[in-house]
Formats: sequence, C-alpha cells, structure tokens
Amino acid sequence: MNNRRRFIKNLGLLGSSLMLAHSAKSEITEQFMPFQSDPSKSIIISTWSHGVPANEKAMETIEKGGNIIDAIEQGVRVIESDAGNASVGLGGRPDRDGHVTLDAAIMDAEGNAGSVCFLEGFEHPISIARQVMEKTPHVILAGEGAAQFAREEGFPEIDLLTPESKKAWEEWKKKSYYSPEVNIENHDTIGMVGIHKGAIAACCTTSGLAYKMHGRVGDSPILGAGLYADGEIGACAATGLGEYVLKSQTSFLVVEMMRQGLSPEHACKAALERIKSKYLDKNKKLRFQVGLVAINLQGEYAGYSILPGYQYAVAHGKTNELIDAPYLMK
Ligand code: SD4
Repeated sequence: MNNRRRFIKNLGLLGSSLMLAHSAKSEITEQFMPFQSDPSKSIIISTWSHGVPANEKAMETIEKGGNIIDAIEQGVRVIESDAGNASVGLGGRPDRDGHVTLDAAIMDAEGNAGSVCFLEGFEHPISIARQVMEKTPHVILAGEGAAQFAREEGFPEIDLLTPESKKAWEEWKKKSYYSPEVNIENHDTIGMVGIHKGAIAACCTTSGLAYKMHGRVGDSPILGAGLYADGEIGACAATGLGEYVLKSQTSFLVVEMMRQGLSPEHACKAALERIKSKYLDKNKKLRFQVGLVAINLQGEYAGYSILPGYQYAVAHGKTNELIDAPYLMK
C-alpha cells in the first residue's frame, strides 16, 4: 500500500475512535466554505469573545486596503489596548513577582515570522513582533533584548500593571496558590488566523498565565505551538495552558494534518485528542483547557477545544459572529 493510502486508512481509524470518545456536542459539522463561490473573499477567525471586536478591526483594515498581516496585527492590537482584558497586553495579570510580561508572534503565508517573548513595558507586542519579522534577520527576541529593539524602533514605553491588576495580584499573594490547570477565565489570549486574497496568516498575543514564574514563556510566541501558518495549506492558533501546547506542537500538527487532507475541524479535533490521550487520559487529576482556531486555503474554518466554554469569532462579508466551539470532554 502506498504511503498516501496507508495514511488515509489510519486517519479513518483515528476518526472513528475519536467519534466514539465524543459527546453529541462535538460531532464534526459541515463548515461554511466561502471561497467555493468567490476566491477573493476574506475571512478572519479569533479566539474567545474578544475576537468579535478584534475581527471587526481586522475586516475594517482589509476594507481600507490593508493586507492580511496588516489586518491581523490591527485586529489584535484592539485587545492589547483593552485594560479590561486580564490576559493580554495592558491590564494583563502579572507574574508572581508583579511583572506583566508579554508574548506575541506573527507569521505570514511565505513562512516569514517574528516573535517577542518575556517582554515588559510595551502596549503592542504584536507590532514589535511584526518589526522583528520585517526588520531583523532573527525570528525571536526575548526580554530586555526585545525591549531594546522596541525602544530603537520608537515604540513608547508604558506601565502595563493597572490598579485593578495590581489589586488582584496583591490579593493572590496572600495565599500565593498557583494552579493553572483549570482556569478557563484566565485563558483569554487572542489568537487570530485569516485569509485575504488567497494569503493566509496567523498571530497570537498574550500576557500569559496569571502569577506564572518570572521568566516563564508560553506557547503564544513559539512557532508551531501557539501559531503556525503555511501559505500552501492554512493556519492555526491556540489558546489555553501553553505548557501542553508547547509539548504537543499543536498548531504545526493541525496544519500538517490539514496538509494530509483533513478539514480544519477534523485536524483541530485530532490534535486536541493527541493532548488528551497523552496527558489527560493518563492523569485523571489533570484538567486544563486548550482551544484552537484553524483555516485552510479553501476557506474552511473551525474552532475546537478540550473543555466546554471556549468560543471563537468568525468574520466574513458583513457577518461577525461568536460560535460555541465543539469540545472533547465535559
Ligand atoms: C500561555 N496560551 O501563555 C497562553 C495562555 C492563554 O489566555 O491562553 N492565556 O500559556
């Protein structure tokens, strides 16, 4: 049997076992395919409910003539500036030492990418990541080196620790209890994927997990983990407990499964099932969320999560809607 046929057969087996493990809620559904009728259409997909205003800005950027990188950068900047959001940019919860440290990355259809991590004191890490992509020979700049680059590029410095965030941190310090396993409320990183004029792209921006160890870097700035884009296939972005996304290379895996012919929804589901079987099924005390968004070049898209409660926002044409994602386990 040639490799291709064997792979399809294996996927068939995988698919049926996944179906059995699922609740009715998580059945694979038919997805809207906007490009079947018009390949010039654009589509933007983002994690969580804040994806709605972010998508709106991204679409507006496209309408004004921006390309897909302009669109996703401008889209997630809206959330970076939202002080009410406790897990991205301004107002993000600090680490256990009181520092708000940021991770962000962006990747285009040609395989260009830029990333910053463990960065303090700037409102728009995604724009700094874009500058890393466009102006340096490197992919990732970290910590003070990233800050130095941002200063040289003229990005203004800002104290990201808002009074509300500081108060929450001071309250947390009283017990200093750290258990990131179940904290859906803290998983509001914005990951965004999109396609415009046939070009796909992905980005992610976050202040990471609240009260993490100083110096901790999550999945969001790491290509293949928090995001991945391949101009010939599609793109994926992740939110959730980054340690497991890092250990599973989830976004890369989703894109690779799409390359092998899986739809975005099947690919997301299979990648999350990999995390579940490797970690959650082996340790019943473990419980954590991971949520994904993915899109392929045909304009098929999906969101999927391990636990209930994850939503993603999809914008195309005049529509911008929030969708309850299917999930793997209760
Ligand atoms: C991280 N994936 O740093 C991020 C967390 C997250 O909203 O999604 N926060 O692990």
